[in-house]
Amino acid sequence: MTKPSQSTGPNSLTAQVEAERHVLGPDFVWGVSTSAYQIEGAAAVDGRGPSVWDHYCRGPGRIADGDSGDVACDHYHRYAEDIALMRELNIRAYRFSVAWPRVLPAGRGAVNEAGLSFYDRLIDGLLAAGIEPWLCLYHWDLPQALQDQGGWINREIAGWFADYAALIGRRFGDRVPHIATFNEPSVFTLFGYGFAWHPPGLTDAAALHQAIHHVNLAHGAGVDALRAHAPRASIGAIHNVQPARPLTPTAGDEAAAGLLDEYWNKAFPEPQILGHYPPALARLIEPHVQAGDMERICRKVDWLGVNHYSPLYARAAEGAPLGFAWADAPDNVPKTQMGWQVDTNAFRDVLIVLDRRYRLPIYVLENGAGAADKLDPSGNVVDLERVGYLAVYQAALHAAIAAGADVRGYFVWSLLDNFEWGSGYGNRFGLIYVDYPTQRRIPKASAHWYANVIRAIRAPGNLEVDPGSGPSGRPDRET
Ligand code: IFM
Repeated sequence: MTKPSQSTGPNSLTAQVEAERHVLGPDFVWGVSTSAYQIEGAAAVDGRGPSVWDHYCRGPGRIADGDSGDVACDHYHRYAEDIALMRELNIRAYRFSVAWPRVLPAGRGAVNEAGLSFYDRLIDGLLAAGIEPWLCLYHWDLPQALQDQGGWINREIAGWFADYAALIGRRFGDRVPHIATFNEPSVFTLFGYGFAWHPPGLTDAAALHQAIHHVNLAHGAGVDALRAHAPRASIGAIHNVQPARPLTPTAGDEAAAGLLDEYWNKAFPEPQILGHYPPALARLIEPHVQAGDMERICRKVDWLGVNHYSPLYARAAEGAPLGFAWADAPDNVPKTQMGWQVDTNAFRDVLIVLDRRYRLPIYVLENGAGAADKLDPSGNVVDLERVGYLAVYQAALHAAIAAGADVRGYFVWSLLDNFEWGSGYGNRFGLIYVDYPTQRRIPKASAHWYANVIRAIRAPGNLEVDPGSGPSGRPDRET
């Protein structure tokens, strides 16, 4: 395979690298992120229990093309190949999630040793390859058995989650330096309970408010469990923070955007880090709050994980369960192929604002662009749009750091094309193309570009890119 070199030449890198070196310290973490349900596959292998996503995907019309994560990227069996690819691409850190139902098939009680062993192999393989593992406990795949007992609207789930966190902390805490409790809690609560786009598929405001509060209690209990059972690990949570904008400058749309901002950007970091809910949510969640809850939720964390893609838009919608509706970005703004607005100033400003508000070291744990990538006739994927997106968003990252934001790492979403929830396999976010029928992995132009950015920034004076060799200077893999 001849590696595309249009976007990766030494000259295009030189200016960027020179500008970047002075703002990024030598310890800056360059990584990629994935999640269990989106890549592992092996849904019924080695004792894994069913998750809410296994069930939800079976419902007619819920997922594009009737897809599911049953096979996904078959990472469960191909993890060693994926680690080798990361190594070739100079990736320094890999954020993955543990599938709760793989290690506790019924959510609590009996432990599935085969499931734990998979993560042993993954973690040990990463460490052997010089790649730092970052583990997230929850990326949306709740065990169905717990859903059957009420899931996130059952207050007892905080204890169930703490027991799961303790198990993971005991088993992996000696080898995994960074552990997150939740990824994007606002997405799975709002989409699952407010808009019926994710399991359990409800549009029920009261259930949503209960779920938000119980996720926050689970976070606090999880932090305590990790402190007790993984004392060497650095602990955080991962929030998606994206400006919520009114579709039009009317009072109704302004109010809608204000509400979306609270649900999306504030419902979790504010209570977890500052100990209170934002004003509108405080009134709605109040019936579910018991004495001592805010102290249970607000446990000290070591860092703030931030995911960011684009601004969001809201409009007033009288009679809608939450009183507002989502809106597409206006026509006259730049967008990715998926229709998500490209606005790098929003990214820079989010980082600066979060730094000042929460005073925690920040790691950007997701940023990337979705597209309907295709193999070209020569067997390459020349995803120049993604390269452009990553380049301008990384420039915004540098601008935020130069303005004083304490940002210590940046992870691309995602390592591999994968199961993109409701849109199935159509939207590809990977640096590496996955040919699903054969499971062949093909690094895209963006993967080579990212490998060179990392190499150049970490190894001054080493900007040469040999278009005939693989990202680490070794010959390309046979594909
Ligand atoms: O694929 C998702 C991921 O699971 C959570 N953050 C956003 C990504 C792209 O939509």
